[in-house]
Amino acid sequence: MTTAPMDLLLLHPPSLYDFRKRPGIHGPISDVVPSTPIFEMYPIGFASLSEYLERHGLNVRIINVAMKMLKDETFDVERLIRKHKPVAFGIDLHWMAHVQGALALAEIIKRFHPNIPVILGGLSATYFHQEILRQYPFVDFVMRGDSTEVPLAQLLQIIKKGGDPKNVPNLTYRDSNHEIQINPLTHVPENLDEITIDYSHIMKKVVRYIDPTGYQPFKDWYTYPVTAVFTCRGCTYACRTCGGSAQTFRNIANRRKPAYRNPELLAQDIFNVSDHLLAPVMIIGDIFQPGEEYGFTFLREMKRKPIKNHIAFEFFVPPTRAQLERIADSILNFNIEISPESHDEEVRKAFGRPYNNPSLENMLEDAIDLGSKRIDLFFMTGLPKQTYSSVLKTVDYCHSLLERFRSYNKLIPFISPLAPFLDPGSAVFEAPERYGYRLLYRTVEEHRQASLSPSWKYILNYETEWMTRDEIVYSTYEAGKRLNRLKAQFALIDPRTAASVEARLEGSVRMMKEIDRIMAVSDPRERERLLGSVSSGSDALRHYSMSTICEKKELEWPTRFIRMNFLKIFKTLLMRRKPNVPIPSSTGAP
Ligand code: B12
Ligand code: SF4
Repeated sequence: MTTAPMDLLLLHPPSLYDFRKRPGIHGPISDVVPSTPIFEMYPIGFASLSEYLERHGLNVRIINVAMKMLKDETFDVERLIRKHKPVAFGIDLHWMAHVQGALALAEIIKRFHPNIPVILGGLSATYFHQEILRQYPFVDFVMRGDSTEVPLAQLLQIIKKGGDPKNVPNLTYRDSNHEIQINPLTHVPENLDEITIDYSHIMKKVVRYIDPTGYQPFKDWYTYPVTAVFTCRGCTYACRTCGGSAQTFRNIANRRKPAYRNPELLAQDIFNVSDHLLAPVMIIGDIFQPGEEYGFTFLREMKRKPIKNHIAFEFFVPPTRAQLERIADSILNFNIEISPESHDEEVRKAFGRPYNNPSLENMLEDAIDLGSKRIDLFFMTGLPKQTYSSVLKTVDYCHSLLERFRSYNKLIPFISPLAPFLDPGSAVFEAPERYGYRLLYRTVEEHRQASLSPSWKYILNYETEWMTRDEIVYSTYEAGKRLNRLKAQFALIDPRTAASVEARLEGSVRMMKEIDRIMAVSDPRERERLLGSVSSGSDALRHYSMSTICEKKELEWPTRFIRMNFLKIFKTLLMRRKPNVPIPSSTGAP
């Protein structure tokens, strides 16, 4: 492995640093995303940061520490950190779920390298920037905002050459008097045309560092190399529990409107992926969010070069038939995902999704009629106005949909909990009582401590007027069990898969109850002893936290048997690097 001098080493932490040792039931918190509950997927922004910084002459490496720990029980994180001496370390605290792991890595870095700066970034770090610098001396900088490519390049130059970071936008730091300084958050680009999620850049880095695991986005990626392209940063919607809503982005990232990627560049991003990978491509962000014209321009561009990759569209509201027709006319293999959250229109409205069941069902009918290869429906537990019985009625609703569209056989419903945390900065997090929520942890430290709890019930940072934490947890398992049976009944999964999910689910519920019993033991030492005897960290992860309400494979969109174009990948790897571009000193204004 090469140890060439490095300007920035970006590390992605596991959610819980000690997950291999500490027994704990993380729960079905990641069953409907590609990651395990360790949330090993690094922010897609690592890819754009790396590409941008390298294009501007800085040397960057990404190491997915979470992935390395997951893959190798004996992987020594301290050794890894000790041997690298970059100009600066960067750690993402994008998802709050990583709070314990991110701070643990920062602490280790400072122990071995007291003079190397540690930079945190991401949405959660942005929200908690002041508290992080006040509480944790092992963090030197927090780079705020949703677009940090430019200010991070400027900061790295200052760290390298010496100087005062007072003019670096979006930065919070301690000055030489140990006072916290908060620079204005003024770097808020209006579009995403200058940044790139370039998978060939990542491929080259994998080869340069001979490190496939360090760059691997999630556990099964090499067998299922799904990729994502981004339409935007920010959102126009106001879903109440979402830490990525219009309101949250305005409050924490100074973003008044979303930044969109030019639709033609978006199509080009997909072509670039499809040149190398034959697996599905997910388009993040509803293509009709910026207006119909944006979506149609993108589709026109896609039509010019038909590709066979399955393309997955996510919709925030059901698209019209005319919009679906344009998709069907432009994309050979299209798939759809939409999140009605609940069958109950009142719950859905309270959550912030502005559509009713007839419009959802009309969309399903149209999409099926127009040849959508697959449609995923996502429901959630822990919503405003949602009771235990309402959660179960959502499964009844799924039953009625599966019955109605039985012959289609590719309508796949999922249900999962709003967990582990209610998003910091979301409307509900800011004013819980107003929305019928009770927030149990508010500070970074409270969340960090909660992450060490023995089961996800104790990690959850909220309960609602309509459900206690117990009810949120056990309604999720009950709904998961019923939905799993329904999927078997409608032949969406085979009987063996259904049986293994149900067995894991039953085992998890038993273990959750056992932990509840232990938590009621009043002597803390005895409690710790009993918890220690429950099961080992890795066993608990494997048996009680993964695929316990649905099987991970159920998430996979159709793909071809051969998923990579090895010849093209090889050619790309041989391509020469482009000359460096100077780092701009002026910044975009909001
Ligand atoms: C796409 C998406 C996903 C994708 C992941 C794509 C990816 N790899 O990044 C999927 C579907 C897999 C996903 C999963 C999850 N997500 Co999500 N996701 C989103 C969504 C819709 C868009 C994200 C986005 O726009 N990113 C673009 C920008 C903002 O981020 P970025 O480019 O990656 O990074 C930039 C900055 O954040 C910053 N940055 C990030 N890291 C670092 C590090 C350093 C050192 C620096 C300097 C800067 C920096 O600079 C980057 C480049 O400029 C948002 C909602 C929204 N509207 O934002 C939710 C959102 C981010 N997700 C959220 C959550 C809760 C999750 C899950 C925990 C849900 C769950 N229980 O399963 C998981 C975690 C998965 C994991 N890590 O393994 C919350 C986070 C709230 C919070 N503060 O904790 C959000 C805000 C809303 C939501 N509820 O969905 N998600
Ligand atoms: S959950 Fe709602 S507010 Fe959040 S990103 Fe999706 S559509 Fe936007």
